[in-house]
Amino acid sequence: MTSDSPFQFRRYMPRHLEIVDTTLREGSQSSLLHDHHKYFFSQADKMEILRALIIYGVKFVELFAPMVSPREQDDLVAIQSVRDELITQKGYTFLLAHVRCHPDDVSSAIDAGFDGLNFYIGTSVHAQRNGHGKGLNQIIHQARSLIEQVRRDYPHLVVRFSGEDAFRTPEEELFRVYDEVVPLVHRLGTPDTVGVATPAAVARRVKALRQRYPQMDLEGHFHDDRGLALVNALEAVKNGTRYMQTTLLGIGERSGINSMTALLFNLFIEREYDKLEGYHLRGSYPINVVLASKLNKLVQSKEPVSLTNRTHIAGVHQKAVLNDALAYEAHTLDQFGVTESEILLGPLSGWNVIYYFLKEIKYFQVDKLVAKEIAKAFKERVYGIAPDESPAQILMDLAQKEFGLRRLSIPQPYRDAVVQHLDARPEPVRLKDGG
Ligand code: HCA
Ligand code: CU
Repeated sequence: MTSDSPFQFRRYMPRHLEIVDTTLREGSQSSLLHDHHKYFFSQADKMEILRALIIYGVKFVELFAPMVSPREQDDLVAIQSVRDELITQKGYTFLLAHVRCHPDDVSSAIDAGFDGLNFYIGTSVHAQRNGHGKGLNQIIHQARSLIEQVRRDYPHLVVRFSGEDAFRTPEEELFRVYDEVVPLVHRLGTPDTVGVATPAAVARRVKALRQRYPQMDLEGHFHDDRGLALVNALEAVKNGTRYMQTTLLGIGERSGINSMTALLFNLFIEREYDKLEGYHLRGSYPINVVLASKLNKLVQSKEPVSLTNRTHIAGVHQKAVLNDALAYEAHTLDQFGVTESEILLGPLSGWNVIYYFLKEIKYFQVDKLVAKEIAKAFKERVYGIAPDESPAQILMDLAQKEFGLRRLSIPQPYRDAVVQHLDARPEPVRLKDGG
């Protein structure tokens, strides 16, 4: 095993909330990939997703251990290069390998140059009986001896330990295991692997863990089998869980886990502003669009940071919203990027965002291939940007003058009647007092 990562975890001061994005690990286990005839993310997809996450402000990203397949191993090199390119602009992003308590997983991750290891082993009775088949004493022995060795030989690595299926593991059994590993790790995970937890159970569990291990950072991971993942994640954060695993659009095994932007949006509404430090919230809708386009689908209507959340169909609603959006929109989504001005175009914009900008906001007739060509030309052009020019203007010029794209012309009366405005919202027509 080799280790040459110059970055010591201890040098990074964690924020009040650290998102641990697992779109490329848990998210890759989503059946949505299969439903859309896309059986895995391509290397280019992974690079673009990682770039978007880093620009968004995510500092911890979980990936499969390279053991999983030779392809994962190759992709990791490309992913690391994206991370390295962005260090001077965005600081360091920790790449964490999801590893079983197994020496092969661990050595493959260390050899590949990961910054940390997210260990997991099933602790529930189901895992003990039907999964790995080991009892608690064996689980403890296996986890402890391996983690001890890693800590001794690779002290720069960030180490997390999770009892898989923690919410179906009786508290005293979980404590027995955690008591043994706590001195060796930086974080303890509490995954709700099969989505059985309720918000009350989450609050109880997080409080109990905090009381027992007051020095230890906790990490959450909530599956959505009951549709409670978001509220469980919120509850965990409010009770002091500092690290929260999320995916874009909440994709993951079965019903998935909690979505990153849904969680941050709720924390914003609840004025938990200190937890939002360093996240580029205005990039929320664009980053959701990036992932949706990888899955060949729209940002789903159940995602709060979606355009559908700004769409009004019933005539009564439309009329009211035209008068005052507050009538049927309790929360503004502008800060979460559902407006034209919040698409922050620049040298780091991927073709997806450019495609979205040209097609959805500027009404160009453009397909993905052409958008990719324009993105390439844009990247060359944008570095020479003049102080009085905007990236949007460069894109418009490219689209119109060099690529000769045509814009759909929608007659003004129809445009005014559309309530699903992505571009600047028209001034609301205010009714006179009493009118
Ligand atoms: C898995 C299970 C897992 C692990 C979570 C964790 C879960 O797919 O391997 O390591 O904290 O839900 O328990 O995703
Ligand atoms: Cu999971």
